[in-house]
Amino acid sequence: MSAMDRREFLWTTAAGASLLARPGGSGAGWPDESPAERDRRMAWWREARFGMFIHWGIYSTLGGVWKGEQVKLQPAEWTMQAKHVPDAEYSQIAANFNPVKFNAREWAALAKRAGMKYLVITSKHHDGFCLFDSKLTNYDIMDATPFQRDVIKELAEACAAEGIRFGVYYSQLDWHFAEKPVARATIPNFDRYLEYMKGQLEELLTGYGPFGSLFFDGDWMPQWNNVLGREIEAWCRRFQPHLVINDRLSKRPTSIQLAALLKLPYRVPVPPVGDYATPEQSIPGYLPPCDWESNMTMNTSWGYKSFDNNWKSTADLIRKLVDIASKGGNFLLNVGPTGEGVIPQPSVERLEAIGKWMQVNGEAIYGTGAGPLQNLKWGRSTQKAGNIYLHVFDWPAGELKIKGLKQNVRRAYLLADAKADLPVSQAGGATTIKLPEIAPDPISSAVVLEGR
Ligand code: H79
Repeated sequence: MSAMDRREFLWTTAAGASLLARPGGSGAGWPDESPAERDRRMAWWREARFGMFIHWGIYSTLGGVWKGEQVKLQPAEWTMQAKHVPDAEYSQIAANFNPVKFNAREWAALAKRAGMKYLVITSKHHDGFCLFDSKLTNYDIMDATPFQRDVIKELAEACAAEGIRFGVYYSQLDWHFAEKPVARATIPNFDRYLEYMKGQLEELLTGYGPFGSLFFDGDWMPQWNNVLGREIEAWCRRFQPHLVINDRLSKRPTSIQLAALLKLPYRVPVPPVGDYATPEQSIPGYLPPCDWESNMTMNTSWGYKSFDNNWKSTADLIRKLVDIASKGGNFLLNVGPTGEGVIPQPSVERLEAIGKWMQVNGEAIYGTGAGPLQNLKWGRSTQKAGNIYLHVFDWPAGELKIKGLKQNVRRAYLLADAKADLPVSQAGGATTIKLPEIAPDPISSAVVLEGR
């Protein structure tokens, strides 16, 4: 297929093709896209609000244990760095990667049941092992493992079948090519490595159907910079112009990365390259100045660790989702499947519970923007199409009194009981809503304020 045919194919096969309409149909116009074009390109992603992150690779077979010793501080996918394992030794574990219980359709269906609208899986993490069939290396699932199934392809197809947007994580840091498996590794023959990276991105973006998003990671490597980031972004958009791309293709300031690592407060900057900011394991305490997505684990590690039992509660996860939506962000929530291909049961349970909650409350999350009321003591707010949604964490006795709401409220009701009106009065700058005695949901209940 010629490049033009391929582009046409992508245009016409991508779900929601109208979102993709760009004058000329060429990626070349991308840096000059108008705000309206950008809004169209970002529309599905802003609507989605909730996605599944999957960290899976040959490290998953170790479960966070190297030669009988637990990997304690670093996440499982950093085992190579944590235990100073040379590539020649580490790469041998690919022979143990045989996830016979892997079922792409089950994973995609689980994401869907959880109310997630997109999925992002590690196609290549820092260790350099590729979960897809790459012609450019033998260090991939087809050539180096007994499994020999392209799990990226199976997942892309499963997601298409379930109506979930598909995307991949791709680490520009690569310890298979680096001198040493350290965080700030240098890669010899860097120009040749860049050609490899571009080749792999081309393989991914032309061989697996339309992608929703791309998540790069590893921009702290000394050789990375914004010029390279822009070059790679343009390269990716040649194949799929409508992609939503994260900010780690830029060179984020070290100060910000350090602050994030140390869990200190910092201001999310507007990314110089890419579409959205990526606060890791944290939620900003204010409204960021750009599109953003919190990526987070349900326990401590991203990749599977057999001994990581530090699970966040379902209530905590739901309130985090609400908190993120109230500030106009997305929640990319991680699962770390085992080396056998099984998503740990505590993750499944939490996802099912979130999905149940979303069935009732999804209207107050999907497609909403940051709420008009920030810094609420008892909960959060979101808004959409003239409606304001109050997400009540701490159910008050009798009534909810809000100050500073400018909109006129025509009608108030619970999302959990849309037929029953709640008495509402507005006077002297305060809005008062009478509530039933018992909260519909002990974790978070949504009150709808209709403004139109
Ligand atoms: O894939 C998951 C993690 O493996 C990866 N990102 C998520 C999505 C990740 N792990 N750690 N980090 C990201 C943060 C790493 C920060 C460091 Fe540094 C890089 C520590 C040392 C080098 C940047 C530069 C922060 C301090 C100095």
